[in-house]
Amino acid sequence: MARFVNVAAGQLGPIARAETRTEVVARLMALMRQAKANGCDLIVYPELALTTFFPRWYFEDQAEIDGFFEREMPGAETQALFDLGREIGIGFYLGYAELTVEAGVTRRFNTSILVDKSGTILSKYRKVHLPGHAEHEPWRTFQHLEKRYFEPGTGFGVIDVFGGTMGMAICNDRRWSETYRVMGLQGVEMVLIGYNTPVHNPPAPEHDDLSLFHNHLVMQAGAYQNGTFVVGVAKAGVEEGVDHIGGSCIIAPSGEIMAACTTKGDEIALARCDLDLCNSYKRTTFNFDVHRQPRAYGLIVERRGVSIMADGTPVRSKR
Ligand code: CDV
Repeated sequence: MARFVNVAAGQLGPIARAETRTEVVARLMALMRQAKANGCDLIVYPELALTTFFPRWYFEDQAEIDGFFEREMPGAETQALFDLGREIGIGFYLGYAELTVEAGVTRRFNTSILVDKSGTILSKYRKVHLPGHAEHEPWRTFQHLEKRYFEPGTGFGVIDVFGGTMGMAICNDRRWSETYRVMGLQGVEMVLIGYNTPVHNPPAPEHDDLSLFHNHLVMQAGAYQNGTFVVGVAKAGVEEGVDHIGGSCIIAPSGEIMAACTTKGDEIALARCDLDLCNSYKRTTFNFDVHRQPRAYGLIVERRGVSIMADGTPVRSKR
């Protein structure tokens, strides 16, 4: 029997700093209703979907920073989203800033959760690849202080739900082939990714015109090379003066874009995903058991970057 997941990319337009959680949740609920009216099982929301993208600012007051974080999930303002999902029978994937106290230590993560149709949180993922910088860099037109405000998560799990094997990643994770392959090696069939990507990259403005191209390039490659669907969802548009790419889309295991948003505002894109399409790739070109050569890949986990010797040349691997 074919295994279909009807999925919606639930793209958000900008969220103003003054917008309340309750106002944002109302927008998420409107998208959720549209997705359900179109027969969806699951709606995927962006990274840090409850507030403006606050790492663009340098704050000294920890209390001000913590105002962007959730201490419980669901909390008073997000409960309505869980209730609606349960009432109409649709799952969701949601990104938010998580503040947790573990053994008396306060920890902060860039987190996402996967919630089933009964409103139960099935899985939590904490962003592994935190981009940007940890110190204030006033030369930038805007900051990207994820390395200051969050600690990295520890890995990429997958979970069997919605009739298939689902994986989660967040924004910058999508640029790293390791992200998809670690989940590919666990048989992932649909990778859910939310993102906030400014058009302008202060350290490399020469990339600005390519930001939408790179967005699709990495997700399409990740899908094809691992025989999986990928759902990439933006918080798009001009948010507090910073323009963010849209380009939300649903990608087939062939690497083809099946559906895409066309605006930079609140919008859904829909696709009916036959998870068995993954098999055509997982059993042939990307049959890992038959074709991968892990003995040749040691450097990937032995090293973080290019190691440079005293004479300035890179350390090469032994053949
Ligand atoms: N939120 C992100 O992780 N954004 C990064 C930007 C800074 C490049 C991204 O990879 O899209």
